[in-house]
Amino acid sequence: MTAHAALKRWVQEMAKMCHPDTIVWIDGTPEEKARLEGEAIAKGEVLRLNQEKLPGCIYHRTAPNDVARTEHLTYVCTGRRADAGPTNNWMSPKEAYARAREIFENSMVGRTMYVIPFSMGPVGSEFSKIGVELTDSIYVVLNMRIMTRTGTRVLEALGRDGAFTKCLHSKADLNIDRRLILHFPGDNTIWSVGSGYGGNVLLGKKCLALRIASYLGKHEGWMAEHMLVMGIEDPSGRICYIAAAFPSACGKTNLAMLLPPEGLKKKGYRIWTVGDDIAWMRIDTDGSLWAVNPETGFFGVAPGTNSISNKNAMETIRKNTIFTNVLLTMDGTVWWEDGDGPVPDEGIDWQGRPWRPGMKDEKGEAIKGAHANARFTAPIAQCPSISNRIEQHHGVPISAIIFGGRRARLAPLVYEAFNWQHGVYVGATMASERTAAQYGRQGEVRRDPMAMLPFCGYHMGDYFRHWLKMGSRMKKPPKIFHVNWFRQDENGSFLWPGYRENLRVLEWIMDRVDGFAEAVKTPIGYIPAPNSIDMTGLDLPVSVMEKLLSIDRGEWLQEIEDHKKFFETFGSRLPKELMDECRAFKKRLS
Ligand code: GTP
Ligand code: SPV
Ligand code: MN
Repeated sequence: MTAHAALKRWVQEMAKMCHPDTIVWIDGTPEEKARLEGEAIAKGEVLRLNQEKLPGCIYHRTAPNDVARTEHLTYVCTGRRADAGPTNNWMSPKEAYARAREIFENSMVGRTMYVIPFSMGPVGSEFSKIGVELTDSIYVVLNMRIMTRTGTRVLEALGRDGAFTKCLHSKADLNIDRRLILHFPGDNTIWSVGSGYGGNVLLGKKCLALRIASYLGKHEGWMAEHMLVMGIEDPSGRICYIAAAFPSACGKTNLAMLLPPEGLKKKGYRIWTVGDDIAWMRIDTDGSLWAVNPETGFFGVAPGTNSISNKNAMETIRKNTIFTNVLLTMDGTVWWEDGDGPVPDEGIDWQGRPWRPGMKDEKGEAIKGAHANARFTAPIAQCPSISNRIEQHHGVPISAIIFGGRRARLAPLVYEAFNWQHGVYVGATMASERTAAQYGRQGEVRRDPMAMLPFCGYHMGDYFRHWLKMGSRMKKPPKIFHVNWFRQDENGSFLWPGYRENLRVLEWIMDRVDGFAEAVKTPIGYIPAPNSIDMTGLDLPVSVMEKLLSIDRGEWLQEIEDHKKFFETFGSRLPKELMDECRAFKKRLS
């Protein structure tokens, strides 16, 4: 156990409220994994998959009403409503604790409460944060063991009186009307109840490493961002690191472990994966921005992942992986839409019902074997492209920051911001179509600043100010870019092939960082000059490339009006610099 008196006291207090039958402290050993899996299988919480084909892999289904983050049930509980800002749901801490307490009360009767000490970032690093999650879900424990550094060594790092985030989770009765995901930045506390789905319950991830950490970062002078981090090794052997913020299910995992396309292979690029979802960044003694990935695993979208779209992910998930809400095949393996191999003749779908290809629902729509937000949880250490700097407490130096969203129209394939302040404007006005990673109307375009709309743990206006301030503190701030892999033609087909081919855009970005790729200055920023993107081996008509890079002034003028309206919601807490950017942009367009 631990010599940390406050930790022990808190565990006792929470146990008094939730009333578990037993309390088990997670030590992080391999023996523990075997034991927990055995228990979970015996209870029917998970299934063991075919161990010959998928060694160390297990299968889990969440409740059908619990398959994505529930943003409308997610709250930032600050003393004053104004401090949560207009983009967060708010509840007073008093009301939030009281409402949740009612649901937590006796929620663990007949269950075990697991105590998971975990570290976000290398154990013992000055820049890491420690959390302790109490949960009644073995599935959560097994996931946390992959996604974070857990166990005794974390308790040792915590010592007798170290600071930690208090994370409490109970599935309770999985009732969506009794589901709450509550953040108390002032108390360094997270309470989540009534869910068993990933981002709602793996409290180290979105809750701690983004919502609480963004708040801490603001106060301590660093940044917690919804970003992948990757290294691109050029033919000379130099590695340039970039961080990219795309909203949920918009391509971070895919980009983070990209393989060069055939046509560019002979150039000899190599990609090194640092992280696929979260970046913690700070200014180091050299005045540059350095990033670490606080996680140790991937919680990736399964559908669409196959050996052509993402070979490295397929290699990563061949063993020791948890599959959630995918199709279970008759031989104990897994499958999902647009996955590898032939479509199985039959299986059990994500809701546990018999499934055959071609089955239709009452509306005549195809019944999917896997939920669109089905996920795999796999150790980053199994990724063939893993960077050797994962355990480096300094992390990696960032040369470029990329923003991107899913926009069928408007945003070109790539453009570069004029400078940091303009880049912050580009990030702040990002928008994207809603995906299956969150509840709500799919496809609807919404503003998603820096891909942080659901994850910023404080007032978004203050967050923009923090970004501006970070830029002014850096000796050489990263260049900022915007990409859009999802522009469509009149028939709704993607204009850009995406996936591996995205390296062509990254190459242009790196060359811009080095100052030699040619660009054209436009009102929105710098776009690639004709022929400045290497298209060797990619048969894309010039006219399509022109469409991909085209800028419609009329549409952008309309867009600016929307930017302004969005900015106005932040009132006096919007940095004046962003309205200035808005005005300057309008002037450039007219
Ligand atoms: P979260 O884990 O929810 O944060 O998502 P993510 O940003 O890591 O997204 P991911 O890489 O898992 O991709 C989500 C979906 O986008 C998958 O269905 C991919 O197949 C698809 N996708 C990824 N990259 C591209 C691309 O370049 N072009 C197109 N058209 N689709 C892509
Ligand atoms: C996301 O939705 O951005 C994810 C998955 O990465 S979850 O952990 O569920 O939030
Ligand atoms: Mn994410």
